[in-house]
Amino acid sequence: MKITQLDPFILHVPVTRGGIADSTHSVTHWGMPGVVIRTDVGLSGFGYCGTHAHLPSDKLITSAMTDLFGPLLIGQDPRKVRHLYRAMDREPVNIWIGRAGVTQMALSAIDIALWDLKAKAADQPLWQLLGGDPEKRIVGYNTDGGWLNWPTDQLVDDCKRMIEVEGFHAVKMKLGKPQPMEDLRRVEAVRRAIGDDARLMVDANGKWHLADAMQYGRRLRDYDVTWFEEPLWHDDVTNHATLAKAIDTPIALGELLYNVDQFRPFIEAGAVHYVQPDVMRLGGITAWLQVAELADAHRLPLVPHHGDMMQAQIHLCIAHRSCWMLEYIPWTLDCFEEPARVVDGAYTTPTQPGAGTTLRDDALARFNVLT
Ligand code: 0YR
Ligand code: MG
Repeated sequence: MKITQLDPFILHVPVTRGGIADSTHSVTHWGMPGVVIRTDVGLSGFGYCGTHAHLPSDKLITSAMTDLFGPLLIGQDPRKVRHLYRAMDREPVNIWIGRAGVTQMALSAIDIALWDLKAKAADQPLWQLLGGDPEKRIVGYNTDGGWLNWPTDQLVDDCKRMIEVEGFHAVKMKLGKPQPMEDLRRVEAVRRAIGDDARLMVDANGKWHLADAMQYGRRLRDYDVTWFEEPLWHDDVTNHATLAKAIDTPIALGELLYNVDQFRPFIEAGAVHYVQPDVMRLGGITAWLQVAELADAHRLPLVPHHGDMMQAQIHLCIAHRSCWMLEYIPWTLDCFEEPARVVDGAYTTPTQPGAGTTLRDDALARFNVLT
């Protein structure tokens, strides 16, 4: 089997109720810059990353896919994905201008498409190719009601509905109001509404500084918060390590880290308790498995960020022993042939061959903005 062609796309898909916000981002559409990798045997692999639908930067990502990495792939057998990953990662231009940001997200999308092809060629869902157990229960936790721009009554209603009506056992809400006391009042209101048994997580998306995080983060214990996510600036190992020792609530982070070398110091410093890689940012499935092994070697649970909209990562969570929970945000379910599904609080096991990333034809027709 040989790669013959790379066809880029950029989907912009509307989010819930016209727009959501966390402490850093206001988002109206979820962006999926991606690529269809075609082969001479008729199989196609689908890969993409996730953005806040900023078209000029989405185009930089697709151009890195086709112009930087594409020439290394044409004529190659996609089933050699680990070998091809290394060739792309070590490509001199990538070493010089890449290894993070735009180029790493392009590499992630390509790696996902290659694994999709490898699993399709094996006629197996990716979790099976990787040795996973279809009976394994991966808990879905829902973030799509916890937004910072929701007034408190809407936040409370949404979190209650997700638990009581939709069957989730866990929800996450955003922090980052101008006054931390307002955040704590919102956490208290949600905890009161969802009862003691449901898990509640909070996420500051890197907004707080260490002083507030120590003073107010300590009080999250009163609401039995499972983890405090990205409390501090994304790259700050030292302050996260200080915070982790100062408060009782465990720390989660990793959604903005680009490779295993960025995870290692956090893990070694004891600065993270829940490791949160995102397959669409840190170099695809090949690199995700590397981070999963690192976390597992330190006996830390892996709870991936939702950035590929769960499609490939549900396969990886089923396959890897360090995972038991995966974020859930349902914005792009209409786009996929086999969309991720949560029933009674847990994901169903995908059945189609591949990595779960195959797009429906009408998704390309409706949402592609790349001309
Ligand atoms: C909006 N999940 C997150 C949303 C999410 C963001 O930017 O995608 O809040 O990525 O932090 O844990
Ligand atoms: Mg987050």
